[in-house]
Amino acid sequence: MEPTLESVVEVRSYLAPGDERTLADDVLDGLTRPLKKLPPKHLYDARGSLLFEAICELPEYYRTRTERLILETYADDIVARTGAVELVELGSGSATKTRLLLDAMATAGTLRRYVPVDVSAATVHAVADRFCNEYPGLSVHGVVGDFERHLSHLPPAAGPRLVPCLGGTIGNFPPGSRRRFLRGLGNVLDPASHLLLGIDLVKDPRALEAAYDDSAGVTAQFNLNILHVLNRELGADFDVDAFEHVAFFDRRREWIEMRLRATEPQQVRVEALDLDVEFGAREELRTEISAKFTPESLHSDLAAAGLEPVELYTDPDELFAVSLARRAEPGDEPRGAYGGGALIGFTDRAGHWRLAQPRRRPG
Ligand code: AVJ
Repeated sequence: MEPTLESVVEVRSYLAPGDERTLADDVLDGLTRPLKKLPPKHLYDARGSLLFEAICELPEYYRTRTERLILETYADDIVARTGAVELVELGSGSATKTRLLLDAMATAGTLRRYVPVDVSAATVHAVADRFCNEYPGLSVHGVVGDFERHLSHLPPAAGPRLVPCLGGTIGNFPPGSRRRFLRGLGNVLDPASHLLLGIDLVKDPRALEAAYDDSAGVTAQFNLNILHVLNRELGADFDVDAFEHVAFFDRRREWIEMRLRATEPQQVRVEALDLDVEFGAREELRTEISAKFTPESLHSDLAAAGLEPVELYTDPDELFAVSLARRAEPGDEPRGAYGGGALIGFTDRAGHWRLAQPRRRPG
């Protein structure tokens, strides 16, 4: 008989009752502002999550498949460069991407521990079980909590730690919050640990806008779905047909903005909040921003958060990128940023990091 490798699973919860900002609070804030907006997280009820999965399969929506391709290509390199023994997963990531990284760690013989962090206890237990079965001997330390607020509860690193933040979630944060979030991530990195950040790249505005306004109209349904959520959860009476989907690339801010535009003046009642909301003709409600990056803008954000780039992995068409970064140690010389294996850029004489290949001009 072969000795069986026992997996060790431990799950701790840090959520307190009444801890969460509710949909009701967000809607009350968002719909009483002079420029109406709602946080994008409310797009994802059961139907919204299915619609998002459908978006990921659309021909115009290059992000998901491109990020997967980058990880397939470079997972071994990432593990070799970082020597990671532990993977910290923030939020229920995609099983496919997590598996690519865990597989690479297992193949390199470094894999020891998996640390899933999610607000849902059920999710933490489910991923813990799944990966324990797939990787015999893996130890799992689950954390039930909000990764924007409970990162201080992570267990001490078991060794070089890899913290993926994939899917481009970072893009939903406006610039100041983005840096605050990155700084928070930096705090869970010891000098031996790395952050792995998925970012969408600035490109031809037409390609960007097509990705957020697809010809099959799936993204429009996804966006409008937030009104169904408000109708169901808060007893609102939005006439969903009286709103249209808007998506455009803000060239100055370098982000995609999704909005819902009232096609005619209307009044909406939100029963649960005892709130009446007026929409003027063509008034817009912002539902999401999705930031796009250049190597330079990423570099500035990392630096402002006390991080430094180690490597930038991209696809042949430079549609999407995965950045490997670590904590910048005070007084450190920049440690040969982007040297080594998958070199795709360089630091120019002004100290700006540039892609190695000239960027393809759109059109
Ligand atoms: C899940 C935030 C990465 O910004 O592309 C897809 C969400 N919005 N289509 C993105 C989304 C419209 C997506 N993220």
